[in-house]
Amino acid sequence: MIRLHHVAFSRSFRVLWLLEELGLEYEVIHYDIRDGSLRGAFQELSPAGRVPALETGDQVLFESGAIHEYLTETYPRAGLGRAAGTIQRARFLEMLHFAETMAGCIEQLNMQHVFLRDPAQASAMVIKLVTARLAGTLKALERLLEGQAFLLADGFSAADTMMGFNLFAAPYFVPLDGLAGLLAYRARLEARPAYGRARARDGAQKFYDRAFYPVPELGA
Ligand SMILES: N[C@@H](CCC(=O)N[C@@H](CS)C(=O)NCC(=O)O)C(=O)O
Repeated sequence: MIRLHHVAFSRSFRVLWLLEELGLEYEVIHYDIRDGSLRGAFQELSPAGRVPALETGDQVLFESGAIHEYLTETYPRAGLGRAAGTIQRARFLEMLHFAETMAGCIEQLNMQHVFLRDPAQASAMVIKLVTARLAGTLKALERLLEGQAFLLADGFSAADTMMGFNLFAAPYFVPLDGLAGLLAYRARLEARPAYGRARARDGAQKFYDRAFYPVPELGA
C-alpha cells in the first residue's frame, strides 16, 4: 500500500509524478493548504504540517527529496536515481537539493504575494531581493542544462521530477521568456506520459489568482 498526502500544485506533485514514472499503484489523499487540515492529526504523519507525506506499508516519510531517494533506492530497476557511488548519483543528489534552494525562493514569494492575510504587510524590498535570487537559480539551471536534455547528462531521472515542479511555479514570479533552454526542458518534461497522468490526478491549483505577480514599486 502506498498513500500520498497531497496538495494540488504543491511540492507533493513531485512525488505524485515520480510514482507515475515508476508505474506504481497508489492512493492520493487531497488537502487544502488553507483550511487547517495540515495541522493537528496530520502532523503525526508530517511533523511540520507540510506535504508531501508518503505512507508505504507501516512507515511514513516526509520531505520530497528524502522520498525521491527512498523510492529510487527501493525500485532500483527503473534506474531513476542511478547507482550508488557513481558520479551520476552524486549529481542526482546535488540536483535534489538544488531543487529545494530554488523552491525556498518560490515559497518566500508565495508567502509575500499570496498567503499573507493582510497584503499591506508584504515587503517590496524582500520581494525584490527574493525575486532576484529566484531569477539567479533559474539562470544557473539554464547553464547547467546546456548541451543536455535532462538534469543528468545520461538522460531522464528522478532529479527531473524533483526540479520539474519548480518550473511550473517559478513563472508566476520570474518570466522564463529569455530562458529558451529552460522552456525547451520544461516542454520535454510536459511531453512525458507519466507527467500527463500525474497532472490528471493532481487537482485544481487554488493559490494563484493571476498569471504573474510583479515586483511592487519600492516604497509602495
Ligand atoms: N522541504 C519540504 C517542503 C515541504 C513544504 O513546505 N510543502 C508545502 C507545500 S509546497 C506545504 O506543505 N506547506 C504547508 C504550510 O506551510 O503550512 C519538501 O520538499 O517536502
